[in-house]
Amino acid sequence: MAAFPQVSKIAYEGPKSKNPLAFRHYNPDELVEGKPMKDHLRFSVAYWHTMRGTGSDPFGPGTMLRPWEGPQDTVENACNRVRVAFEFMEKLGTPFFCFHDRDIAPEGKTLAETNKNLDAVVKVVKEEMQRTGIRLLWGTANLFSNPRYVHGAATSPNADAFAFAAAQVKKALEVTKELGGAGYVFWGGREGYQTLWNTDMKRELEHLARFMHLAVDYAQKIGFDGQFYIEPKPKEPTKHQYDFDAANCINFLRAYGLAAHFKLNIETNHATLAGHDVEHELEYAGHQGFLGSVDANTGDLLLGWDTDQFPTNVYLTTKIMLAFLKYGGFTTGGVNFDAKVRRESFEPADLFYAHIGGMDTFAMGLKIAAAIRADGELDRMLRQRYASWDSGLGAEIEAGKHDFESLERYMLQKGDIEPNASGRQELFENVVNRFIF
Ligand code: XUL
Ligand code: CO
Repeated sequence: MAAFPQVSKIAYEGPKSKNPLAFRHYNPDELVEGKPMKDHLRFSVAYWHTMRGTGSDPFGPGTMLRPWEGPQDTVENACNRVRVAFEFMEKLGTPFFCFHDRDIAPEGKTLAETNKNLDAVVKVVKEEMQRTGIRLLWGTANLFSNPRYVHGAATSPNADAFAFAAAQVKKALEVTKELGGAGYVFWGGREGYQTLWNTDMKRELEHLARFMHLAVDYAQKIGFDGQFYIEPKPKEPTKHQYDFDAANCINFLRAYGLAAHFKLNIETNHATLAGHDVEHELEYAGHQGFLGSVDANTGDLLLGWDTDQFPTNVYLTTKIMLAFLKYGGFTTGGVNFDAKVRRESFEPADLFYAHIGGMDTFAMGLKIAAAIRADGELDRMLRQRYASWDSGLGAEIEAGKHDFESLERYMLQKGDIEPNASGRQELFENVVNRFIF
């Protein structure tokens, strides 16, 4: 029986449509810079929020009405939920999904039983993927919910926790490979600390690096050739997460010999928790060669935690898509809606409204970003700001033709610098606004 009988396939109806169950901007086959929108955006549904979010918060229990859920989370219930998930994604038209191992199948009493449960559900996931053509953007393992990971997983002071996490990631990699996943994500979970008094940071980071190397080795052994990602986040659940931001993660990857195997999965709300805008994180990862994928959501600047809201701000999506167009677009990555409906939005229909809004906002961002690039004015203004580096002294410095002594000679002779030009921030902002339609 259909879980969403009142909803048929969401269609593109154009900007004038007032149908809440239609796209106004996301037109999957429309070409932008010569490529269909669907291939630019590679939308993905996050199983943990969309299928497992209950709406609970520290002050009260879940509120979500999910009529397809049974009274207990049995394997049978989990298999049925998979069918609901694929009905939802098929109607929505998202080509990808992402999941944690524990999102899709219940844990058993032992690791062996848990793996058996997972296999049973993965079988149904595979059938549904074949039936619908929906693909796996990335898989991951939940190394943070179970109390065994109270002190972390790879960075736990308890070596057995490391071993359990290794076994869990081994299985998650096998499952991701089995389902043809394009990638595999490590989000740090509880890999961090609350106080340095009880924490050996150097040892914990070495263990984290060891864990990543073991994962890379095992992926090679089983022939999993998907892209590995680290997803930075500065805090929550721990006070200080080790994978703080893009720059920090890249340093970790380079320091421990992992750079060739990883890219980054950048999440908007994590960037703002780190005191950055998401475009800072994307640009940093991009020019360093680590731009991989996006967890699309947004935070609330009046709240200091990871609210994981659906993105509805066109400036935000424009900046994200500008960054990806600049660095050649997604290859293995995509736009994964790591976002949840509010506790107050508890009806199944809200899941559609939320994703439709996010997809439309990203489609608008893509079109605006492409228009900005086609126009070229912003880029010309930017290049003009750096014109002193294009010839003469600037070009010579960039070419490595100077040292401190030659620069001193140059400046002693000249006396002082050429006058600075205005930064024109307001004009730059006005030019961007010409494209926000
Ligand atoms: C947590 C978060 C995770 C990762 C996957 O803030 O973003 O859901 O995306 O583990
Ligand atoms: Co995320």
